Amino acid sequence: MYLSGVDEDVASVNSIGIIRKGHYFLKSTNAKDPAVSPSFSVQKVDMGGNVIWLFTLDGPNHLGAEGDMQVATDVSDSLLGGNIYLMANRQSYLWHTGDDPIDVSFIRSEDGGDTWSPPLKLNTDAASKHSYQYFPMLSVASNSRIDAVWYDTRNGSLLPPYNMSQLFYTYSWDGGKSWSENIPVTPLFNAHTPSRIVNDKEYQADKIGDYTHMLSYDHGAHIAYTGTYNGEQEVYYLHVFPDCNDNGRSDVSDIELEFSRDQDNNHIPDECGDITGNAISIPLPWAFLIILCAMILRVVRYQRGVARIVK
Ligand SMILES: [Ca+2]
Ligand SMILES: [Ca+2]
Ligand SMILES: [Ca+2]
Repeated sequence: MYLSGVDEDVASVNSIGIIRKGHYFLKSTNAKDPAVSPSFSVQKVDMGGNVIWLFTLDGPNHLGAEGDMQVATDVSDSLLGGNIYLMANRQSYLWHTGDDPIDVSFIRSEDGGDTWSPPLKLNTDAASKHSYQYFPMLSVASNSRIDAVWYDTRNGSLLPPYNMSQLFYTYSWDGGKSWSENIPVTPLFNAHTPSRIVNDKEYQADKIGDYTHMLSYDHGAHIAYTGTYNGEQEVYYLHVFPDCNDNGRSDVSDIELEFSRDQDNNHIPDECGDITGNAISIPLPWAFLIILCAMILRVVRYQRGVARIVK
């Protein structure tokens, strides 16, 4: 049994929150035995930054975010089976007032939790946007795809208060080594809703529920989350799925139904190429040759057009 969490002891205080003493991974090999009282090994892990309890009124989740650490395991028989994954929100170790307040990051263990990969930041927006990434959700499908979802303020006003949030999604087919581009999957909503009146003064909601949940299956993932689209906090259902060819259908179905080819067996429709959104660089001589061919083709087409007109 694997658990994840944080040490609540206070390490320090800064202008937007309280820094706790760290992210932790716990493991029990006897919890499955009803005859014994379970014991756990406890290990501090590096998520690339500090645990922070946000108390700033300018953040999207006043009095929240500190314990949001997710653990997920690949229980398949594939080559990735047995891998353990952790995702958490964290603030940079060297944070100063005015820096990007909080991001979501990911680490991977391939040896039962003995050792962990270096932390990888999953949100790819510019730090200069000062956006809040919070409420991480992480789960693994039976075909070894990792799904990661979180709340994100990057498309809000980009000015305090950072109250407008939406959910973003990314997925990985190679055990978390590479990830799709960040994909917005809901409209924006106000995380400070509902406001309350105390002594004729209006206050924002203390917090929006931390209790999101995601469950992956082969074709996608089911999510329950809190949104405020009707001016109050309500629970919503969301279905996300990998769709690099943007046809509104899970890429898993595209390949199964042979609408898309997957000759390299990486689960990604071949027409998508690089799903990370990185530009594919073309060596200069080839780029020059392609441009030259395009120019010749245009001249030939033009000449044919002229010839037809003359006739
Ligand atoms: Ca951020
Ligand atoms: Ca698709
Ligand atoms: Ca492919």
